[in-house]
Amino acid sequence: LSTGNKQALISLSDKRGLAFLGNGLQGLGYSIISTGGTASALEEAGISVTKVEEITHFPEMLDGRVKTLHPSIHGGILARRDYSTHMEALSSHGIGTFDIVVVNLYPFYEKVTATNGVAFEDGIENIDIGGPTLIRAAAKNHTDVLVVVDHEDYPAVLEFLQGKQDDHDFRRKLAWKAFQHVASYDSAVSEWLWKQTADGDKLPPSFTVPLSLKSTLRYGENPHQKAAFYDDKSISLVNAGGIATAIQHHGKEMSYNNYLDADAAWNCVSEFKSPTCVIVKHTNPCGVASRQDVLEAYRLAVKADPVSAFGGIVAFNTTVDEELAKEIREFRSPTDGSTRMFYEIVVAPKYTEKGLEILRGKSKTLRILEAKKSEKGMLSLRQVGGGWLAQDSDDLTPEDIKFNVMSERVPLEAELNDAEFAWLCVKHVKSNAIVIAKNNCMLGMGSGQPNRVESLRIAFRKAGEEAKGAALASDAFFPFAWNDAVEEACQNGIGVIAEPGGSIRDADAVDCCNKYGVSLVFTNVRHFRH
Ligand code: 93A
Repeated sequence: LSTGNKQALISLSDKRGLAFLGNGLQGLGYSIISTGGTASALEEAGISVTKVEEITHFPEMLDGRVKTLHPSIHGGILARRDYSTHMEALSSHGIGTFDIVVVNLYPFYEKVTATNGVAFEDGIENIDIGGPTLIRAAAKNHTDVLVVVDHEDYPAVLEFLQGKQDDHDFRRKLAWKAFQHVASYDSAVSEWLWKQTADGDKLPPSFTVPLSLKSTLRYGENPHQKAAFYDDKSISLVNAGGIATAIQHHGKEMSYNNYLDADAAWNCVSEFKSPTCVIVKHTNPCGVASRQDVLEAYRLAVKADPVSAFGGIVAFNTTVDEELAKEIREFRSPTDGSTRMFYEIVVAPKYTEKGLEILRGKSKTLRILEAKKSEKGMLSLRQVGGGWLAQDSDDLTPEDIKFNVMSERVPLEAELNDAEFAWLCVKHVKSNAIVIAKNNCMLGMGSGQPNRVESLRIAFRKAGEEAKGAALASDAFFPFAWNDAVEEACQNGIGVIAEPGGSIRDADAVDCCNKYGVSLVFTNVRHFRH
């Protein structure tokens, strides 16, 4: 092959769009050179192709580990076309140049990371070496070699090749994408390898989190802040569910704050087993209720705090059917009885067709999201100035913990149930968090106060008279009891208090509850949410 020929190198594991690309390139007069499987697929599609071995004069070796790693291939990619010494070297060795390199890598995500417990040897064999080398070489020399890693780019690439004018920006963007592709691949391999080490159950010494743009947002938390939403392409997060993978069926585009609030609502509602409605405002649940009849749960969740619920995010853990959708559409604010409730977002695992249709009719803007439950054991990352904090997500359930009775009074079964419910809610409220609940319904909550007594007072003010005999959950222990939060709760007529315990004044809390005949349970687990 002479250097005068236009040549394309194609080596693909994911062969989607290959025939389209091959035909297009052939039509434009390109000779196509391919590795074994890709060459067979091209031949089957009736496209003429030269095998890599015919160029390297070497067979694919070592069970395919060495296919394209050869100067006849890499020389043709890496040579600078504007250096006569490079071009002379190619011609003296009879090496032709490549104008376009199309590669995607061994499916490491799908075959290794997403499959639990793949044998170590199989994992290793799925690490692509020649592919990333081709991609990196072509991306480095992108001024003269077009590098393509995404089958969705094939149409644009063919159009580009037909065009008369060269577009350096297009080449650069492809090269940028190529390095992204390799970087995210390598991070998957390294994450998997870390897990194979003796310390694999700990968080690794460093991370590369491959993020890819999901959408550019109109603005951030405030209109003067630029913002975008990125999918986490870490392989362990494939099929992980959560708000990033939710489908939007209707409504205005999601905003930065919408994502935060929808995430909070979805994570909270996903905690409950029976049909539940959670309403979130500014990332805090302001209404939570579980009922066999989800319509009833919805009404109760609104009633918990109708003022806050207005303009909030409503989440369900059950299918939204016609009846529920009608209730969401029609339900009037219990505060004035005339205004229909208005929401930013509805999020649920499923909608019936009729349910969707009715919600679509509620308003043009209402965002309707269908989400999958997040997997347990996910990594949670938060940024601080100059660094990142990483931790496991806080996904303990009531089954994982024990409610130890500390008081003389033993809580009734119904009270224990209320305590569990309040505990599940309080996990999702910003610290200092206090939740008062009864009969599977949140009656009041206090959040985000730097002073626990203040959070408690806010919760009681919301719960009002209904707080009598209810359960109170606190995300962390009470540092003081007498003349403080515990005594105030007792005086307000609470039935049972659930808190982690662990304060040096735990005995005061016990004595205080005994004095007032209130039940006290320790969970031994704290749920700060800072
Ligand atoms: O085993 S490799 O690391 N050694 C190589 O030299 C090599 N060259 C291309 N893997 C290599 N490839 C990969 O083969 C490509 O990245 C592509 O994913 C795959 C295509 O193989 P086939 O055309 O035989 O299906």
